[in-house]
Amino acid sequence: MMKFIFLPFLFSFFNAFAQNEIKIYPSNWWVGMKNPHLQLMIHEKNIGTIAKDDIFLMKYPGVKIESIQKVKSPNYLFVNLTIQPGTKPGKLEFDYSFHKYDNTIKKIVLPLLGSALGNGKSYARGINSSDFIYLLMPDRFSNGDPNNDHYANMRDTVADRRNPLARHGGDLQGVINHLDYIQQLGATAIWLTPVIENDMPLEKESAGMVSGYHGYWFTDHYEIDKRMGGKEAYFKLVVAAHGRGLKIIQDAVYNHIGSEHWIMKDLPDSNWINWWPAYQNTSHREQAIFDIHASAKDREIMEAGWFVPHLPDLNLRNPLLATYLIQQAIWMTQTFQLDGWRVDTYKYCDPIFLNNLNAALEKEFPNITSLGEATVNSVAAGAYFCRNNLNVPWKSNLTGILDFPVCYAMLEGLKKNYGWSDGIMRLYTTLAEDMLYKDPLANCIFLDNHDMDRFYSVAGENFANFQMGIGLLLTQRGIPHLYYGTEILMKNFKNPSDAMVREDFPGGFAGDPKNKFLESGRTDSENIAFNYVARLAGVRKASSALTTGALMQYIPSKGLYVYFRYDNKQTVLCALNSDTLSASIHFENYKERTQSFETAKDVITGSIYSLSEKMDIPARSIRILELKKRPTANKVVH
Ligand SMILES: [Ca+2]
Ligand SMILES: [Ca+2]
Repeated sequence: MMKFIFLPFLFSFFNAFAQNEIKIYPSNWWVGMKNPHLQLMIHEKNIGTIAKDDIFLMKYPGVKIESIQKVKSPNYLFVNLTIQPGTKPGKLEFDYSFHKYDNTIKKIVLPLLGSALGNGKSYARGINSSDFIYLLMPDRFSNGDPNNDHYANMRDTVADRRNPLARHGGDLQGVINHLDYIQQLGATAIWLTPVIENDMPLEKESAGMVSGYHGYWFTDHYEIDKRMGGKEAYFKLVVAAHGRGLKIIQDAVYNHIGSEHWIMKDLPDSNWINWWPAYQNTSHREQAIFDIHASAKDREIMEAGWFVPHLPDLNLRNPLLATYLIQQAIWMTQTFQLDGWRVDTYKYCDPIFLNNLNAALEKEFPNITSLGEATVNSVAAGAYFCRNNLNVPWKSNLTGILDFPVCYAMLEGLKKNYGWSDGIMRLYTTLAEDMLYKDPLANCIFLDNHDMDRFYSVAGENFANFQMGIGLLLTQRGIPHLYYGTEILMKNFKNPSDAMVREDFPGGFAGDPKNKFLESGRTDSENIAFNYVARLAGVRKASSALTTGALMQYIPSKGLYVYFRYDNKQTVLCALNSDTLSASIHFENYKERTQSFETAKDVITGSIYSLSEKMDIPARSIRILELKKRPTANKVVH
């Protein structure tokens, strides 16, 4: 079944490529970067065989070649440059010749662009707890350009909506076409599953022959997949989103690449990949990374084992590879004016590489943030992978994680009956461990994603459960993200495969019988769901307490969980009754947060209640109340 061997490649002068094509990575750079160093990776047949003096930079004030590095493959040259502060934009020209073969002078040109304005203001703003992220998978969201659905010169030539495992033709123009919808829902940021080129054939997975429609099988880090619309469509999307105040989050994968990545055809050195004598899967056991009792063997398998046979695991300890990837992240951020990153398979990557990546991004873009996908079950494990208060030898500098422990706890709170450590108590106890995070508000919370059963199905297709879940999502601490379709009650379990939770958004594709992007295309219950999300997202957006305020939670009593979000401007009380019996709250029981207030306004219905009376919290419901002082007519303002 294996299509390639797991032994180091043998290099030869003849293994390379049909054409004598020159590739330079990065393909351009900028003046005025904080880091004056730039490492060019030049790929051309035999370029690595030239003598040091055979490559030189045409005189360019402020720019100097510090050194050149050769690797095992003769077809690469790494050129280390410094670009001094004050250097002017222009074109760097390198002349070189293969004196060994002939005396022809050849030329490489590297555009050096002026530094972009608006870093941290109009782009690279970072994602914070004031944001509400909409996660979508472009192939499954909307097909805005039927002309780019498939290409005869790519390895997977099919777009077929009848096949859940095939590409469906959705693209970035489809996202652009529905920015109105995303804004109506109240989202402030869009996280797209990866848009990088995935020129992979169909691969055999347990579900069958699967395409790279999800985007996680990179084949060229510097290309946007042309089935997404390529670089032009990506830039157009960013401009359109920014024009509306929406931020864009790019999804990165550093752990692995697709086996058809161009670099696999001619690796600079076999040590760019974590090879094993025989195929070795990762254990997925992140404990081996932080466990003080772990064996080196287990750690190596976790970190250097492969995800699946068609995704070679990158050796991120290789400094040339690390620089290549870090510069790519900076190049992407600057070129496409991204606002933040989501980093896939975070726990499987070399931790030193990750810290260097985060530090390099932050150096150039001080406001940028990244969310690491650390699929873990415990708060300690989650904290280990981001900025934390743990006394451990390796300290992560990641701004925040995708908070799986809180996700699992929210779902358990809705599904399971209250017990000493079960049901809603699990959410309380999970949040009680926030002391381990440097900044719990920087974590991203969610009810489902593209790798999980859809929330509405998990909620038993029960609208009360849906409301409680959305209520928690939009009032608890952190950065909420919603998975596309949750707002219109899209459902399914990952059975028989995860393609079931990645179905096409109804109305996003030509010929769809219903257009659920429009109120008129949605059923009554779908409109109620959509409007509930939109209403609460609107309340949240305008609320300092719900976005950036502190959290105070009271120990749940039976199934009743009461918590406050508050700051010196606003106090919001949330009461979630997960029990099957009605409960009531007496506001004086929460005096330390309620004593300076007289009334409570239900943020959904607008009804006003007096704090001097008890309030019923019906079974299986959440109430979100903004506390108000009585109008003070005689108060003298100085
Ligand atoms: Ca298309
Ligand atoms: Ca790995």
